[in-house]
Amino acid sequence: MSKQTIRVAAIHDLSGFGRCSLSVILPTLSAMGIQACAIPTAVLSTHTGGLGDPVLCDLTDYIQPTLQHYQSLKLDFNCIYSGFLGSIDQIDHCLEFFSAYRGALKVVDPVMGDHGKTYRTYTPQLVARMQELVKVADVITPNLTEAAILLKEEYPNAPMTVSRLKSWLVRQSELGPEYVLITGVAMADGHLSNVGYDRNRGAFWRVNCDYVPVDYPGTGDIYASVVVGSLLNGDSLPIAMERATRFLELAIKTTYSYGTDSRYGVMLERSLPWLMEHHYLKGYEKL
Ligand code: PXL
Repeated sequence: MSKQTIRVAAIHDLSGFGRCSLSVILPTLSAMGIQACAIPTAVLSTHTGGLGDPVLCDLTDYIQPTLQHYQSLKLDFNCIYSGFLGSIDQIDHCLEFFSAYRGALKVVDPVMGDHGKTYRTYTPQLVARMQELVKVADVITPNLTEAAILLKEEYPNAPMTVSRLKSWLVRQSELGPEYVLITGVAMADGHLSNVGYDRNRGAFWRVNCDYVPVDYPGTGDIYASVVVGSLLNGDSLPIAMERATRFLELAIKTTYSYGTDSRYGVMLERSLPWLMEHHYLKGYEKL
């Protein structure tokens, strides 16, 4: 592949309204200079977070022939990046993508739930299969709910101590991934932090975030996408975590200032230019 092009296969759903999944992943990666090739697993009229019953068109049967087509074209990818998946077959097709592109960075955002609850589309079988996908990943980006699901732990209702969090990060990395990033952790010292672990270096990192009292859909997708773009552009893990955190802070605070309906997601369009600018980042800390 030409050095000028960094190419990602993004295997996620496309929710037309509500600013999540491919609707935010593609513009985020493009703004970072990364070519994102969408492999939609389903098309939905909206996300599933409180906007009624979305119209859903399942595209499970689209994934495998698409892989074959790309292989016949000898297309190469620097990264395979999966997210919200709707069926066991979709997870199997992601595994096929991962094994077809062994040299690619394998990123799994194990989208399964939030705020201590599993999304209603996630059956126990699907959760079990997601564990298999996580095993082959190089990088995973669960939120605290998803981290608890992956470790078969209760969702922590109390703030996390550093030692407990480190043990969660290490245990997830023992499942397979070299980099484990957990978002949205309420820490015992009062901070809300995004944390990460680099198994090869044995290094733990945290980036503290400003707290805003509203939740927006799609923020996990944006976080993982900025991390993907950042790592592919050569950033270190703590800098990638900080870039993603600072960008989300900007998008969330911009949106909060307008008081828009939280179900409509963050005002990505107003924030994207930040990703195209150069920033010196030095606000990460060792955990
Ligand atoms: O942002 C995660 C996500 C992706 N896709 C769909 C969703 C959600 C979260 O609610 O509903 C369809």
